[in-house]
Amino acid sequence: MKVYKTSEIKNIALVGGAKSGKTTMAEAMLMEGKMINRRGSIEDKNTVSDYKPIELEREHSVHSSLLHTLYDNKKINLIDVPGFADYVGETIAALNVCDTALLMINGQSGVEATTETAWRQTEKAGTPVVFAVNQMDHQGANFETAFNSIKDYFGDKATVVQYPVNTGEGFDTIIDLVLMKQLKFKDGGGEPEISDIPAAEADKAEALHLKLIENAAEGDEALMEKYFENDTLTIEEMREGLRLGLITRTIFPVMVSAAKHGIGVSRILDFISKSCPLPTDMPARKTTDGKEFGCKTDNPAALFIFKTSIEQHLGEVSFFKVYGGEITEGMDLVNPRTGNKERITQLFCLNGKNREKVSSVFAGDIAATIKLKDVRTGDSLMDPKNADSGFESFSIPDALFTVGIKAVNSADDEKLGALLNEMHKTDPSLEIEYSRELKQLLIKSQGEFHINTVKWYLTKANGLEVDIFTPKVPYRETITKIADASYRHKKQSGGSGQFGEVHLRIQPYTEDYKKPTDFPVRGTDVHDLPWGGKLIFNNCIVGGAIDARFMPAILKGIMERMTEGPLTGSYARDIIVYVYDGKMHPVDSNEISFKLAGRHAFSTAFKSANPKIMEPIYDVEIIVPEDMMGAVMTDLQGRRGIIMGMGSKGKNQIIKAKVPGAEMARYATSLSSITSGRGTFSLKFDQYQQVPSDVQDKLLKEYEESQEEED
Ligand SMILES: Nc1nc2c(ncn2[C@@H]2O[C@H](COP(=O)(O)OP(=O)(O)OP(=O)(O)O)[C@@H](O)[C@H]2O)c(=O)[nH]1
Ligand SMILES: [Mg+2]
Repeated sequence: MKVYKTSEIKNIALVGGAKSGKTTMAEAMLMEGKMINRRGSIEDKNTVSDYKPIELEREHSVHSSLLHTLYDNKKINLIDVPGFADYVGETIAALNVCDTALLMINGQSGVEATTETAWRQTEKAGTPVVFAVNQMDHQGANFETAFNSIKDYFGDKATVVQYPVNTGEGFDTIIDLVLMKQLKFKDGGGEPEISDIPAAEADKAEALHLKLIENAAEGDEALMEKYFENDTLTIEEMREGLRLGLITRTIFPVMVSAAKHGIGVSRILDFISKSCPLPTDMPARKTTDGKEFGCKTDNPAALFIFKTSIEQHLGEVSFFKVYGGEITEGMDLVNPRTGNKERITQLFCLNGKNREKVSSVFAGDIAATIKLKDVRTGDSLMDPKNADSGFESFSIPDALFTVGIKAVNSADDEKLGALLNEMHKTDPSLEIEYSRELKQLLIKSQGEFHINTVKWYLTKANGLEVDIFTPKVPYRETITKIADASYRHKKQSGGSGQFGEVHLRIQPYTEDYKKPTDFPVRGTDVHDLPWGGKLIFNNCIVGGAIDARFMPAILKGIMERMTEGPLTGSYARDIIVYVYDGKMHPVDSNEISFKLAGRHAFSTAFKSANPKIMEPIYDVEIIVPEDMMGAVMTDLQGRRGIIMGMGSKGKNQIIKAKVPGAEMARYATSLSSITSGRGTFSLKFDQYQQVPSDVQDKLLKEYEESQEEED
């Protein structure tokens, strides 16, 4: 395949509302560029982009795919991402390497929840946005309503570049406000027939043309001056204004299409080719040591891996964008994360699963390679002479939905672990963690839909039966008053016996706690516990009642009980222990005896110190449309949530609340159903708090029952 230079490359992320027509648009663009000679469709399960079995079965995208087409002697790379909110990780990765987002809108519904999600990610990534109002051939499509919803949500920098003349069935005609011409397309696409704007459209077209010129001029002072001088801009000047405005996100052009029929598609490609930024137009990329690295062929070889996928017949494929130099087959690069050398053995340009070999890839271009030794998404490969640091990666969205998983047949545990790790590799927004505390394997994800995809791969693609369940809550235990206890461990069996006696006091830890006065504190060890909170261990022994050498054993016994609290087996925290008396036996005392004595004395004291169960509390921030506030607040109260504040953000309301983790397990699903998918939320661990007494009673009972079952 031909090698394209930096100045011949455009990188477009197809993002936006779920089912707005991104994959169909990609197919139509491939048709226009003659990359395919037959148009596939979602319904016929034969698009180039949605080729994975799960996508064919479900008739929607699940993974992003890399495609490319040709227009006007330019290679236009396309990353078609899935629109469902749970796959937002794919949108984030695509926006990280693309220089423009084509944000698709369903012309029947206007801005949807998933459109907002995609928009927010373009804001975070600073990516230029072109809107395409698609599906204009639908009876229910309405350009004005869709455009107004764009302006409502995303501001009046959204600017009409084209509008449809005959929306609905048979839609084929567009007014182009750059050319100031009418364009009529054939069903199937291709270049349009160009004619003058009919009289009936003249006033509307003129008014919108003026608005477009004004907005296009705003991006640049020189253009503004020209506009004031001449009262208009030439087509070339307008295109330059659009390009500059796109880069600075001061203009968001709005186009129209019916991708399924190829209508408008060649004009969108023309717009991409003439007005969308080149890779070199975009700000330099940051490296992990805080430097900036501009996308340039003159720079040392450098590439960034934004996606990893497992493909039939190929194995692991690494997708990358080149930021410096020209990457050629046989080149040796260095991965700054590992310090290892990696050889580029083969280079591919892709169209979904179809690949073409290419001998080299220039800065700005996106391609793929295989057989790298030890790389993962987010890694960089650099020229060996410039490999001190790689590129900063994109951030993975915080997990919103966690489940526990286990193989139905425990012989499959290892296979399950291996498959989940593979899935994490290809989708970093799925985190896999074995919780030693809960003794459960956890999957942290974006939502129930995401988990269903995991389940599909495990069961349907790999024949593995699994149980997916709500994971246990990591409770903590603590005490609320002072208590004393003693324990004598004594065993006489045959030869040498065991003897150890410990008297101790326990006290709740607070920052301003007061030491006891009835015995001296001779030594204090402060332990910051790995699960949060403190254990403060005090040696208060006088007169050699217990040898100093047995103190570590007593601490060990207490620590063991702290890791399996007496109430529910959860970790204990925030406790001060004073060992103030005891007894030894000249022959039988040993470490094990004191460990056991310490453990039992602690346990007894704990139970009489008014112990409490603590639960994790999360700071939750929820963004919802105003009319759904009431329903969301009522639901939060049912979850023992405490509202901390409210505010507004654009058209939406923000609710801040503190909610127990136990009540948040399925919140992603609940919020989505309360708000018809419009609500989004984030959550962050805040602190542990004592549970209300009714909850404590319930937990104690549950634990007792589970212990009886085990007995
Ligand atoms: N009538 C009509 N239908 C369209 C058009 N574009 C897409 N569709 C249909 O809309 C549905 C969704 O299209 P897709 O291309 O899968 O949309 P998508 O945005 O890729 O969807 P996700 O990847 O699941 O987010 C399919 O049934 C398409 O056939 C269009 O321009 N006109
Ligand atoms: Mg799709």
